[in-house]
Amino acid sequence: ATLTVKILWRKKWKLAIWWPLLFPHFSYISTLRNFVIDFLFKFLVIGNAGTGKSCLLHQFIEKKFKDDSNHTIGVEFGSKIINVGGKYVKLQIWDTAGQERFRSVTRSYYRGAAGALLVYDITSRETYNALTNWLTDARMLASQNIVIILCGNKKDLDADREVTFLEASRFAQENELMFLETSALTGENVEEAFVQCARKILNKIESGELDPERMGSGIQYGDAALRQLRSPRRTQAPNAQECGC
Ligand SMILES: Nc1nc2c(ncn2[C@@H]2O[C@H](COP(=O)(O)OP(=O)(O)O)[C@@H](O)[C@H]2O)c(=O)[nH]1
Ligand SMILES: [Mg+2]
Repeated sequence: ATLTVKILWRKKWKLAIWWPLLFPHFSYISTLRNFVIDFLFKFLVIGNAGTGKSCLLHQFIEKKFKDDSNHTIGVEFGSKIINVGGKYVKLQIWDTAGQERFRSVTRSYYRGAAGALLVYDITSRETYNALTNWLTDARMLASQNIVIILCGNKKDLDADREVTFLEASRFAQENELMFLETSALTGENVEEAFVQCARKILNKIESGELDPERMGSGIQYGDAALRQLRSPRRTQAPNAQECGC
């Protein structure tokens, strides 16, 4: 019996060695993904500690609720490709990873962000009252054209609500923010928050209000967009021949 275990063990090692050689295409998947991306946006998640920022990020990326037993080091970063009106956008999302607990969210965290989720907890007026401070910081330290969506999180705890939908939507309107109530627990409106924010940025790029090539815009062209930018020169050539002049 020990002999068969030993043989199996050896075979397992052999498989581990040969596997990448047998299936080399796995390593190309990420390259292929980049091939289809139109834009890359840097996103932030800001708001008081305990409002559910890390859970929102986890729900968006993993599509599941990050329960408290999962006490690994705070995820500081996540990325996901979404399709917005036929365009593939890679969101590169930064989480404060606990910096906000010490009121020490750094300048470099804000630098060059295209979009942000500003999160408060609907069951805590204190977190809602802190929104003005967060907004001032974001407008001062991030890109001037940063697109912000206000997220009233923990929508599932409606019985303990301290901030009404109406009150928050008025605040959003006054401060030119988009607004949604979300639940990182049930997943309600989580994807929508990120997608709506990305859609607004795309609209601004299309209308010329935002210039992706400006330094610190938080926007980069993906391979697909770069191909489109280069293609007009190629399409002009046949026209010139048709014209015959
Ligand atoms: N009921 C409920 N609890 C939530 C929700 N989002 C986060 N929480 C809880 O709120 C606490 C703080 O969440 P966390 O993501 O660590 O907040 P952060 O400090 O803003 O990153 C945790 O105990 C979460 O389980 C939600 O949508 N609903
Ligand atoms: Mg956190």
